[in-house]
Amino acid sequence: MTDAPHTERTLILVKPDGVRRGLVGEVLRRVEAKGYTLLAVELRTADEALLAEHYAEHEGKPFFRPLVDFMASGPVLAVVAEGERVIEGFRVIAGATDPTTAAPGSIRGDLGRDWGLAVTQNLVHGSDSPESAEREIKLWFPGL
Ligand code: RTP
Ligand code: MG
Repeated sequence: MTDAPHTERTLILVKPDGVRRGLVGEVLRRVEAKGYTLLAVELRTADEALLAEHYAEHEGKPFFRPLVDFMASGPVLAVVAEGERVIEGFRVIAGATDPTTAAPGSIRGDLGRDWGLAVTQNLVHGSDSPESAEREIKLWFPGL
């Protein structure tokens, strides 16, 4: 049913803190348990050009440089997941940006915290709109 009108794709990243802490399986488990389908999964260390493009909307903000440096600091797991309203659904699974106040039950709320570092390390990324998802999937998985 990949052609159903409400079926969407989203880009999920398990950020370097999530990979370092061995939470890749936990994140994928939650995505699959919710009933979404994994279309692509790849562990890779992203270069600065890709990350600057990925976070282009944040260019000029004080956290931009620390964010890119953090995201380049180790491998990330890039995932494309598919399902009805998966973009919104994964953002709910992920929880609010600040892991200290993210709701319990969410990935960030259950597994994240503030480490007092220069950038918010919050374990995962998820596309925030259909336009972002399309742009980000092209960026990370040009062949998909
Ligand atoms: P993401 O894009 O990673 O899914 O997270 P998000 O939508 O919840 O947050 P967004 O506003 O897009 O910010 C992107 C990432 O930048 C880091 N950040 N740090 N004030 C800060 O220190 C700050 N604000 C944002 C976080 O890693 C956030 O996920
Ligand atoms: Mg965002």
